[in-house]
Amino acid sequence: MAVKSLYYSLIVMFLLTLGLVSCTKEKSDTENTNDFYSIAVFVPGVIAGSPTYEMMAEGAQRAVNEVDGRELKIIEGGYNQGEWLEKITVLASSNEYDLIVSTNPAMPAICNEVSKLFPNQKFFLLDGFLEGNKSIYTFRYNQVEQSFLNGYFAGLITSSKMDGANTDLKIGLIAGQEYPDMVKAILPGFTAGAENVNSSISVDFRIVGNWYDAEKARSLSMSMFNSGVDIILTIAGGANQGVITAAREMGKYVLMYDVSAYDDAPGIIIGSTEIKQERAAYEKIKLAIAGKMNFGTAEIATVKDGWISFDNKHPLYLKNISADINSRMEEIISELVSGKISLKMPVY
Ligand code: RBF
Repeated sequence: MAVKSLYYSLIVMFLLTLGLVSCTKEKSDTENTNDFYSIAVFVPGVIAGSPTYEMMAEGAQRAVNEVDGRELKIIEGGYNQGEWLEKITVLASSNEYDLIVSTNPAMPAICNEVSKLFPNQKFFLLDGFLEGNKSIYTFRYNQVEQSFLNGYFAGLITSSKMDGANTDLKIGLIAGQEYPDMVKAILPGFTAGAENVNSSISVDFRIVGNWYDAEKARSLSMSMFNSGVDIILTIAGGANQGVITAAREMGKYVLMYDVSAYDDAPGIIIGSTEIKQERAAYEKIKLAIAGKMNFGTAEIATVKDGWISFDNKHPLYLKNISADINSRMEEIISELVSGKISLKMPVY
């Protein structure tokens, strides 16, 4: 750790001697509305296989494509999380980008650090939360609501007489890694949703340890299915493929998060929540280009506002799911929309 921070300090000193710090930054805030507004998208990981990253990149590209003469740079930060701070620092120090866009709950703290050195650098961070830094705007989803919908659906499936559902009341959640949003919002929301169907349902929660190891995810899933789990919610990036493989082998079910993915594994992926991350990236970047992004504030997106939904319209969903389960889903969604069920996203 000491070696790592020494290394980081050396990089920062090097950048300072190059004269690239904020005091020499030429671009001013008012230039944001001028002809040329350049954007860098920093992907904290790799794009392929991670729905939130794919949608961020697509939305950013769509926003930039609409405006002639603007450019978009997409940088994949890779799976070594220890390198992200340094990579963002280098990006900010280049003084080339009016806006750095990124997504995941770890990014606000990292960008806040970088912001101390480069206070004029603006950041737009999706799926993360930070209030009060005048250079950073965050937009996160109410993941308690989202995972509640996943949990409620999983609860209905494990209580059903569907082919892949046994008499045990067990459901599963596989995560790439353990992080605050996972343990304080997603897992509790998922559990609450299932318990809303039947308080005897138990959740088997496992962690892959990274966002790419499909083989590890497959073996975790096999052990969960063997112990009586009927359906697994997978939030593990590229490793999601291993969960799907195991479910296919065992005649069990998978539940997806963030993106409707029924076509990827018909009859196996039987439920999906969705977030409108592509739309969020697109709309908010257009605001930033127009000089209207509310830096310093944090927004929380909800089911009621239309940013989070459960895809119960897809033909494969309707084919696999009974009319009874479908109507229970309709009911729970409308209770979240009307506010009859209110689930707050904790701030931590
Ligand atoms: N989600 C992914 O789908 N792929 C990833 O590579 C990924 N990496 C993450 C790294 C960190 C440090 C954290 C805190 C979260 C990561 N997530 C990743 C989770 C992501 O931000 C989000 O919570 C989930 O995708 C569910 O929306």
